[in-house]
Amino acid sequence: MKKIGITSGILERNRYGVYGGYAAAITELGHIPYIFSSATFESLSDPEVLDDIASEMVRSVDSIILPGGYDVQPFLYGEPDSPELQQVDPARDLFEIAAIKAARSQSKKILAICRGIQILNVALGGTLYQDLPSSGFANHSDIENEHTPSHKVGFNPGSKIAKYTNHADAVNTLHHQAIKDLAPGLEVTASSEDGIIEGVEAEDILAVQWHPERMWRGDRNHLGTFEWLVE
Ligand SMILES: [Mn+2]
Repeated sequence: MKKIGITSGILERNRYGVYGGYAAAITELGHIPYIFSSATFESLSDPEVLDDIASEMVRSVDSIILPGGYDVQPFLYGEPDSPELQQVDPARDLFEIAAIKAARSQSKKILAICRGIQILNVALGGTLYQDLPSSGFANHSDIENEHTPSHKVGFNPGSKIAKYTNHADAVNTLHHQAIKDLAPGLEVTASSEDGIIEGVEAEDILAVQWHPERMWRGDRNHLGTFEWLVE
């Protein structure tokens, strides 16, 4: 059985957690989920200590999931906050960037979902749209239909995401941000019809803007991203 680390974030009143569908997908496939806490890292004054902690956490597992969550702080990609920026989680930003660095240097797989694809892109040098509707795009936040498809995506032929989802090209959409400038080293492999980057990949990286953890119970094709992670 493989060990899979799942990062988590602040919920409310100093509670930390993560949506249950990620860990459930890992146990469904016969592997072991470990929830990684970022609870104390906001108060860490020494970035080297954070790097050491993240590095040891990543070393203790076979691969990691960067799940959905709050907005990434715009200063991390060199932009001022827009009025449409929603809640941020500074401790989690710091921890996940350190965890991404550690996973890359240890050649461990990263599955990044929703906020995950966004923090991954920022950690590797890319930027984000802080809010899609006010940036001229359609609304991609359909929380009423979190378990069922809301829009289509087009896959690059031969991509990991096309293969591992069995070309299941109708996805849910619970995001108001998305990748703007792609980070070096990432390839776009899925896009929506209105031009939003919905999937990127690289060696040991698979990242999607939708939420397979909320769809796989209704459509087993959406377990495929998790199957890639535990292979
Ligand atoms: Mn979308």
